[in-house]
Amino acid sequence: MRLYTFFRSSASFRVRIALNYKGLRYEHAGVSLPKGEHLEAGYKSVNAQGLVPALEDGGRLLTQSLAIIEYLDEVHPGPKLLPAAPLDRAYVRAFSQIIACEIHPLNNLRTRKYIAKTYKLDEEGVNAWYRHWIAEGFGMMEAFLAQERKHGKYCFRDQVTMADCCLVPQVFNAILYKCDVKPYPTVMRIHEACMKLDAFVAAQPSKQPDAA
Ligand SMILES: N[C@@H](CCC(=O)N[C@@H](CS)C(=O)NCC(=O)O)C(=O)O
Repeated sequence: MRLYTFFRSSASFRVRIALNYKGLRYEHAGVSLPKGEHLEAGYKSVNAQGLVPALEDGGRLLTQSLAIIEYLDEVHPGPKLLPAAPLDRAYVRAFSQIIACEIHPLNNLRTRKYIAKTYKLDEEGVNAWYRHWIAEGFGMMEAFLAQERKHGKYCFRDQVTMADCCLVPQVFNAILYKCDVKPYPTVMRIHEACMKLDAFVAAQPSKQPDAA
């Protein structure tokens, strides 16, 4: 398998965790977002969406991190990242989508670039936008965990799932942007539990070959 990835991309980080946790080896193909490599013709001929991650498996290309993780879980061996029961699977998908749909698109590189240019925001203005959506989204995560009462050591009981693959990269981003994470004790406790596992540690940005 070959993973098109950028060390600081949280969507790529989700897939790196899943690959590591399932014990799947892959070749690293770095795509630099600051250099705009994701928008160049060479990469667009791989992934026409111009986004990372993308995963090549057996000559087929897969895109969109949650779809990639579910595919890996369905066709490859290793510990399961989605629970067996439909209601539990829906719970894990819902938590994952709080991050992938309610937070990440609002804080993505192209969104930040667009608001900076269109509304003439300086760096502090863009960071305030970023922190606003982190606070809203982390509030949703914390409330969801409290309401569902299905969490344990990890988001779903004591089983590592796709939800944890999403939670940890989003916490890394929140810390990078100096967001206040104190109001989210359950999220942070799960983050700390995950970061005791080799699969998460090896997937973090600073351990990637393309880390600056
Ligand atoms: N929903 C997509 C998001 C992919 C995505 O937006 N990746 C970011 C990096 S984390 C990216 O390529 N951004 C490029 C840009 O915004 O121009 C997924 O889950 O894979």
